[in-house]
Amino acid sequence: MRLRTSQKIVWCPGCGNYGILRAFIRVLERLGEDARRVVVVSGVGCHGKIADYVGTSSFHTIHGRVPPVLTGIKLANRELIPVGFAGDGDAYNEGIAHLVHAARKNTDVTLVVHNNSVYALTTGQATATSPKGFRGKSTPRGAPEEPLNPAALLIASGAGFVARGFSGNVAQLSELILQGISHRGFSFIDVLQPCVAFNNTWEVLRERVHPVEPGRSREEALKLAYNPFATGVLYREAKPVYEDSVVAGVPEGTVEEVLESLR
Ligand SMILES: Cc1ncc(C[n+]2csc(CCOP(=O)(O)OP(=O)(O)O)c2C)c(N)n1
Ligand code: SF4
Ligand SMILES: [Mg+2]
Repeated sequence: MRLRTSQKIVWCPGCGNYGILRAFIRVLERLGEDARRVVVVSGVGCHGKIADYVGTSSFHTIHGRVPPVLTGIKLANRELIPVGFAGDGDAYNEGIAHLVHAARKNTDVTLVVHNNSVYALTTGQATATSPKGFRGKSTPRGAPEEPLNPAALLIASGAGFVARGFSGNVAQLSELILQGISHRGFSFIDVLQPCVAFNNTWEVLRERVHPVEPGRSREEALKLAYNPFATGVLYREAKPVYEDSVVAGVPEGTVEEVLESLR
């Protein structure tokens, strides 16, 4: 199986997307024969081109809809390994409702978000993760809103695997994606990705990102998530997956058991 297609890469020289592509190619190499079972789903934006560059089966879906397509693929064929690539505008603005419900559902799929904190393909508008004061096409006087914290949102939404990577650390990122694929359930990896054209964060990220050990509880993981430069697996929890529950049904619980499951 050819892991890279012959498509010419059209990302700007120096774009953080190259590191994400390299990390994923390493993952496919490490999966060996199992790479044949991988289906890539990508959203709309610069990140979405990744589907053209990898040799797996792939589906380039519409803006914001990567999570439901991943879920549908897994429900249709449980032998497949669905891996999604979304942008921050894609996942945290346009498709945020889908993201929250995918975490809550806990289908066995993996989602990698190329988080460059900007709508890059449409040339530099502020997204949900742009810092307050960000100056771009849609916010010439500075973005007035506080940014969203995706890792904290996903931990609170019930995701069983929440990680943060940096596109400048390919070795760590490939490990995080591989661990996400190995985790049974919805696995979420937010990747800090510089966009050299509209939000060049290489310097600050190179200086400040650092690895951390996973939190032992949701509370500990949330504290890690609120450190925007902490990278690694932030939270991991084994939970029943959606596709099993759909097939087998869900046992009825007592009120106490239901409340305990919500803690
Ligand atoms: C439903 C819909 N809304 C808006 C657009 C226009 N659009 C195309 S790409 C894009 C920006 C994508 O930004 P992001 O998801 O952050 O990806 P990036 O380009 O930064 O990788 C937008 C708004 C669209 N194609 N479809
Ligand atoms: S516009 Fe930004 S995200 Fe898009 S290819 Fe260029 S550097 Fe990368
Ligand atoms: Mg973006």
